[in-house]
Amino acid sequence: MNLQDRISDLLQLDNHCIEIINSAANAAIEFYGDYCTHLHENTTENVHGETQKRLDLQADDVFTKSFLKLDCIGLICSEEQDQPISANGEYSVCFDPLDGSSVIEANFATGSVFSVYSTTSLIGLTPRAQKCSFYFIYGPNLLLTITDGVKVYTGKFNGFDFEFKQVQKLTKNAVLAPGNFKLISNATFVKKIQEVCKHGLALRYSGALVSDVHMLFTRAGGLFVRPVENGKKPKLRLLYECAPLALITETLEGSAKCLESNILDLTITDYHQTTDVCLGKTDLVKLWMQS
Ligand code: FDP
Ligand code: ZN
Repeated sequence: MNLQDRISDLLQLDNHCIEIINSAANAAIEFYGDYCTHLHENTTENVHGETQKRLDLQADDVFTKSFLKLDCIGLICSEEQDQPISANGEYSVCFDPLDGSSVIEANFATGSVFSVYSTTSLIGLTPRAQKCSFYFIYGPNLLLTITDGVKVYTGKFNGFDFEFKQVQKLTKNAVLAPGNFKLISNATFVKKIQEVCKHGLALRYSGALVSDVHMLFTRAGGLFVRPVENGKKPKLRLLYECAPLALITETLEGSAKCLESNILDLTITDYHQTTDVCLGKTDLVKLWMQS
């Protein structure tokens, strides 16, 4: 059975969403195949002032080209592009082509994160309007995790197919992944970490958001936080990183919050909008936000 048929058996998604996931999967297989052979030297800078590595641009190019071939695509928003690319279809795809590129040299797992909307007017909407979200992880295996907002499936690529299994709800106090650890000088941050660790969580942080959050999903629970320093701009991107991962988290009966609201209830005001984030098992998120 091909990937499109399998996804339509497992999840309640319309044909356009399935077409978009299938197209991204073919691009990810191509990208993963080339991954090790590309040089990683620095090239240019993106709109967030971050250095774009050769692999960031390669991933952006492979996915963008694959989406441009689809009639349903009307807007392609990438973390690596200053402006979205418009096309003639009705669907938008927002993505982080290569999340965690700063840990490539250490040979840690990186990934690509995607979010799909059935409109091209994203500004003024909330990410709750996502039709589906999914991500790939490039590690010892190529993984694809998908949600339709009802269930979550994750699958390893065996060279021919993705072997999917359903992801379990977030019920365990497994791991804590604290981003922006330099805030350790901040007493509130330290207190929060101590409070959460009293509940038996082990520290696991690689520095690649998608892999760190996937760790919570594979271990059925825990907490990922990426707080913001006073007076500084938050780092993580709403459309390309936090919104797609928040949809998966909420589908697993977890919570994804920022200081203002649920991540999925934030109003989209800018394609490159950023936010603080605290996501994972609901009671742990509550504890973090309150302590
Ligand atoms: P990177 O800069 O390597 O792209 O996407 C931003 C990100 O990585 C996330 O993957 C990661 O969680 C975070 O930045 C790491 O930065 P902090 O340790 O400062 O949170
Ligand atoms: Zn990223």
